Amino acid sequence: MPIEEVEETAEAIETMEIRGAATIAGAAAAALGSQAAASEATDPEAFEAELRAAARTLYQTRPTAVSLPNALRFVLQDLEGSTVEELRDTVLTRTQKFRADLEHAQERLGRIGANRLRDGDVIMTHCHSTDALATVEHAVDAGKDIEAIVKETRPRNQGHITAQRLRELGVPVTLIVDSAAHRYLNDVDHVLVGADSIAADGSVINKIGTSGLAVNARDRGTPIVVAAQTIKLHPGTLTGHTVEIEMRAESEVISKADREKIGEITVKNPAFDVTPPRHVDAIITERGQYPPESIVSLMRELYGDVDEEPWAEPN
Ligand code: RI2
Repeated sequence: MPIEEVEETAEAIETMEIRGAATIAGAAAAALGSQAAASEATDPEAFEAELRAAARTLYQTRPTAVSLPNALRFVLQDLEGSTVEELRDTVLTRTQKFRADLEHAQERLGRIGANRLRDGDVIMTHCHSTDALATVEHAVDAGKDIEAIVKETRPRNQGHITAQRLRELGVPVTLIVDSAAHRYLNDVDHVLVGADSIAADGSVINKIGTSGLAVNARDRGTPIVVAAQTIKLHPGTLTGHTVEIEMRAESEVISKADREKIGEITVKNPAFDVTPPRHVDAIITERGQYPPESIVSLMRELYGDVDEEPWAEPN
């Protein structure tokens, strides 16, 4: 049975109290570390089975952000050790390393992404991405004046979080409703977004509305830049799997009372969409900036031979 902390972390990820692909990955790794630390298993098989069960509980929460399975895989793949103590040490060391790497990667990505932003640039954002904000933070730290047009990002309005963080950095913010994006793209130098997953062909899976924004940006000739650490690369897409798009509750879109007033309708609430590589100018990772079509080389290098589901029960 997973410990309470694992159950609580899973619940917080599912309800989006913990959200954002990088943050989800860090929280999932930390929960696996706690499971290992608290385990009372007396033999290695029981210990590994406990860890796999905890990983499955975390994995089932949100299907689209690949950083979650990538984090679980980093901790669990080919566990080294023949005693419970050795296995526990391996898990704890990997958990700490994963979280430290995550922080360094975002810092490095931020420095690389900041090179694209010039003094006086205006960016447009969609949703809330800590990777995208890292690039703005580094540009501001380098003394550049940046302004932002922030899309509110229905239905959950994560644009409000972005607006708040940008204000904390001293960036002037104009908040707009999502449907006003095309109207303002002429005033924008870059559309800057994050990603939840990146597929082998360079498609970017990000918060619903990104693909429409990218089409509008192409129409206006505004470059669209994706800030995404390499934990967003989806190894399953190397072998032909597609990325599952999370469907969320209709209550995020419309209240019960409004729905009843309208009459019989269907409500759909996909959380993410797919932006094809032809609508993306660059993907910024901690390993450098890539044209979307060439991201597959980095994916092969980093994830070429991963075990797809080390948390599955062995046959
Ligand atoms: P970082 C978010 O999804 C957004 O789609 C955002 O672009 C992406 O995660 C990446 O966030 P959600 O968890 O990892 O709000 O860059 O559904 O912070």
